[in-house]
Amino acid sequence: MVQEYGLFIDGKWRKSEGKRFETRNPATGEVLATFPLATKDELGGAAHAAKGAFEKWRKTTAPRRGEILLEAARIFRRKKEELGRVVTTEMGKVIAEGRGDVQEVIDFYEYAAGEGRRMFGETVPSELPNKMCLTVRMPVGPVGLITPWNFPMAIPAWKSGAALIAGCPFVLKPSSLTPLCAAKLVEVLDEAGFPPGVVNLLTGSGSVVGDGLVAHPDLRVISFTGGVDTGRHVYETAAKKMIKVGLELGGKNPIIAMDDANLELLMDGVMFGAFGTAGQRCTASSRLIVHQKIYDQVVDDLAKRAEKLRVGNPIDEKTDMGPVASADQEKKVLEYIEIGRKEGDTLITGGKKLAGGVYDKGFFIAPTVFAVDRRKRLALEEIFGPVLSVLKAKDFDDAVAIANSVKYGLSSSIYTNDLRWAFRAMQELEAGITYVNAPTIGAEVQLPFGGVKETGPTDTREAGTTALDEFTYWKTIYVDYSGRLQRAQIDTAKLTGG
Ligand code: UN1
Repeated sequence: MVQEYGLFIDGKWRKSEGKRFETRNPATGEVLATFPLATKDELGGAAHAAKGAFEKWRKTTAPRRGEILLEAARIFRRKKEELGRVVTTEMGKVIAEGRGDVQEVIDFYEYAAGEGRRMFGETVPSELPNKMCLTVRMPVGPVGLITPWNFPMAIPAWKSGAALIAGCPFVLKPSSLTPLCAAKLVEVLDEAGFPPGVVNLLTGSGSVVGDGLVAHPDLRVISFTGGVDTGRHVYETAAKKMIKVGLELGGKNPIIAMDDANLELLMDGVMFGAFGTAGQRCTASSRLIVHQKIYDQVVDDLAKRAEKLRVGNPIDEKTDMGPVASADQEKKVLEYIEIGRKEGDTLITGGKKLAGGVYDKGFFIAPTVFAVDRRKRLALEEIFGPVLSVLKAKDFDDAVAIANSVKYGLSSSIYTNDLRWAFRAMQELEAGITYVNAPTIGAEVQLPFGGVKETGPTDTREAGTTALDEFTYWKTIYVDYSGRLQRAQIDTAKLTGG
């Protein structure tokens, strides 16, 4: 029996008037559950519920909001194995990473819960006597969260955890490839005890639900993670509505390998960074920029290492890399492999769809490495799959120039044992994140996560305390207890003799 889910609106799972769609295991083709394509009216209902819950939720103290969030973290902890398996069966990342996705939920909900007892503002001295000045965070209102399939629990948790602790009810619209993960997350939030209307889930199409959320007059922030084209559309629509947006868009993240790098360490990092999650992370190490002195050796090692990766069903503990997430993803990645061939890039290994046995049931692509010229499309465009582009650099400056030549700027990395290169890379790489002697993936929740250039035009950062910036505004408060009119700038001048 395939479970049929409804929509979660105003504290209840509800039947939908909309048509239904299936969610499938990308490794086996098995149908896991069905979900509704929410209608415009249902969207209106969810936004209305979130708006209705705002007054009460904002007045619930932040420590109390944190307690409920901590309870959600506890439930996640208890169900980690079960939910990790849901991530792996619905999205296709290997089981260790499926568990990691859930761990990231636990980590962030715990962290955000603690923020409920901090959420620091500032006190600032006044220029006038008997007057106090301070800043406090205020929740913006009900918000819309639009999330991708690659971290199907972690990203909804980053956004929902920050919104909830800030005091903002939300409507979540997950990717149609991973609605089950989102439904499981919402079930936990419901069990943890959030009041009706604070948590709402709508599944459905980008055109009805996604666009509908962005345009809805009651939603005061849209937080979106996904591709640049959709991000641009969200940005434009939100600008017309004059609301705040958080955008977390693509990446073409470089690892720079200097000639003094520890090659063993480098190779371990590249395999994890490029082929972890089958390359389907915004942070994936999709470019390896190698100093010319070690280039031939690195290319040699890469082929050997990539060919050793065990590709298969991600639920099997021994599998190193699972399938890509959908037929569309598979098509897109294979098209890029074709583009590489046509543009004359040198295929070092992989470059094909895997066939036979278990491979015939899912979307399996061989770990692929191309040697690429810096002006070619494979060197510049995000592929979002297990395809690594290797580029040759003359020296450090050339490597940084190549690294910075793309329109994205999420994550970046350098492998070197020379402090000078490490510190210069920290300064010169145009990216929201720089790693030294580690690949471009693996961000921790207590630090800001986000990018520059077309990755992050809104300059918002998820995770860390910066996550609150998306869902709060700063209020400045002046308390004058002098008992008389005091005029800033005017009486001040008298006092200081200015
Ligand atoms: C993403 O790919 O959008 O740093 C998020 C990482 C993960 C999060 C990635 N912790 O790779």
